[in-house]
Amino acid sequence: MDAPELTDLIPIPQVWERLDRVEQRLIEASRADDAFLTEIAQHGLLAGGKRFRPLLAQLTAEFGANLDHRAIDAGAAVELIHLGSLYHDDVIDEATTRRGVESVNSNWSNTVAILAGDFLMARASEVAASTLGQEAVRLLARTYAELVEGQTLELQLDHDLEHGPVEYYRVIGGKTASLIRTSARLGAMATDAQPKVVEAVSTWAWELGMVFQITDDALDLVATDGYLGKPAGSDIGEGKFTLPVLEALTGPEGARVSKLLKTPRPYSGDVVAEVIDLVRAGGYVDRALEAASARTATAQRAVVDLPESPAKAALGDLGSYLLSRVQAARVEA
Ligand code: GRG
Repeated sequence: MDAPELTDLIPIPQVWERLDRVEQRLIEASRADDAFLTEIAQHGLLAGGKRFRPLLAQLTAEFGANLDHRAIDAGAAVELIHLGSLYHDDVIDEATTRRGVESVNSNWSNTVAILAGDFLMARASEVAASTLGQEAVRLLARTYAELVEGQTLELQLDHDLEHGPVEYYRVIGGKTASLIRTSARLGAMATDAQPKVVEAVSTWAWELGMVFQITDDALDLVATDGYLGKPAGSDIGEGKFTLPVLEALTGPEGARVSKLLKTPRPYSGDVVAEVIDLVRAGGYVDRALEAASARTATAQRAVVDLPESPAKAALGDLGSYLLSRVQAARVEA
């Protein structure tokens, strides 16, 4: 079963046209006086990425009455924050690749990646301050803080076998759902959507952001190495115990999973493979996907009162799209 294409789920030509304009704005905003800094700042941009956050901003921009360049700036600002955080994340994780190419920290150095990440963050604030206004700048600053809070909590929970879903949800809320919510909120704000609409799309996007990360984490446990572009179970290897693993720790196979995860690090391939087998066989990936599915229903309820439109229909389809990505990539499929 193939996941549907996003272009089919959002058959709204002006959304895609604006996304092209966001691309130009990103190139413009990531330019520095210094050619070296420009090269580094644009390295991750030119490498690709799904542009999911600016796409959400263009989609929710459809709900306001005044569609102008501010929607483009909203999309550019959230992608700049996202990319800056990816640069920093790759330093923290000592990653060697990002978006299919060598990561900035690996190709140049940690120092360069931190500086360029800071530069991208600063440009996001500049873009927002120049056209979107004080509320947008405050929202982005708060989101930036939430990203750092989520990431810091995740660091503290590395290899921790005592925490459970509550802490997991706090981590993914901070590191993923917060910026996805802000992307949708900023898109609607940038076109002067009604406050009730801004709130509705924000709630929808929060739930969608949680689904985004839950499904991403599930993929690490069920997708083929080819699909992932890295070995399955790499989260376990890094000591990041995601929802299915945390649930398995409290189930009948908990003692065995715990024993495996207490073995000396780095874990052997056999240890990771057995944990994955236990988690899959215990039905914990399916349970996580059920939790994600319940969240897509909550997201839907948040926007039920919005007037019918192609944009509203697309909001309805995006949750199912995220879930279908996992089904399409499952090894067992
Ligand atoms: C200084 C703002 C700041 C942050 C430092 C490093 C950090 C704190 C936060 C990391 C946040 C982070 C990397 C969260 C993961 C979010 C995530 C789901 C990334 C992958 O997003 P995709 O799949 O990637 O949309 P592409 O490449 O397609 O854009």
